[in-house]
Amino acid sequence: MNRGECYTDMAKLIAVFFWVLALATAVAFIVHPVWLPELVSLEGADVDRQMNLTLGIAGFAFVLAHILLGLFLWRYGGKRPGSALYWHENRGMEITWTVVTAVVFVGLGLEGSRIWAREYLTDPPANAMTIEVTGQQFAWNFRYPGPDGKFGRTRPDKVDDSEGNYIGLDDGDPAGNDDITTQNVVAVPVNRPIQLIIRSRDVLHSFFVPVLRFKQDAVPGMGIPVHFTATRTGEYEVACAELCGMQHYKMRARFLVMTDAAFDTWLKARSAQ
Ligand SMILES: [Cu+2]
Repeated sequence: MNRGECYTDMAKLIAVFFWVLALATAVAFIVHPVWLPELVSLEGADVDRQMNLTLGIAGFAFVLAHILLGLFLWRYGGKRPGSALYWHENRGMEITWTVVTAVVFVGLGLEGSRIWAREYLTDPPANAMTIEVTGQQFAWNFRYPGPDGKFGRTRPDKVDDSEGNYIGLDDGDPAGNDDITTQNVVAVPVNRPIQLIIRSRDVLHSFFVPVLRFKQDAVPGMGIPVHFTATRTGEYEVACAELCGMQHYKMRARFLVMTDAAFDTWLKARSAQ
């Protein structure tokens, strides 16, 4: 075998590699043996649809590019006399793929921002229940306003972990007397809009509930509102998704979605504590 044939075989081998890669990617996308956790939120369906759309478009371009790359390698690869044809600049093609890429990119961005706005920038429905979330190293605190529907005042100098006052509830404010606080467990009634006000006591944390397709940084000094509606009862997980210190890996909470009756009982039991 001379050198030229050897290069040609190598080019064909690489072409086959690209085709196998394209095929494996397409199969992985269609069969998806490893995929997202179950979906438990009304708004999350949009997030999943957007992700599938983005992956679908990017995947189509990826597969097409690799099939073409393989075809050109197969046909023109190697070191045959006259096989290397140099050309550059095809203005029509360059304008086409630049415009197509720009339209797809901006279009996906616009659609994504609409979905983002639905959870983050619009007001929750009037019947939404508000829960305050406060991250701390290394736990999640939750607070329900109690029967009066009002959160009592908090003050940083009142924070006292040894007394279980993790968020610094000020007992001088009567609105706080019926506030109900929990640590590392939060319950919500199913099919009811929930508004969260996300805060942090110390450093950056990130409130991440995979089943809600929902992740929001907790920023010291800010109360960030977001809202969602959980659609299925069960026990799920909240994780901290921002590296926040040595025990970041331990910072997780249980997220319980309950029927209305079960939720009322649960909250009453917490209130009694
Ligand atoms: Cu954290």
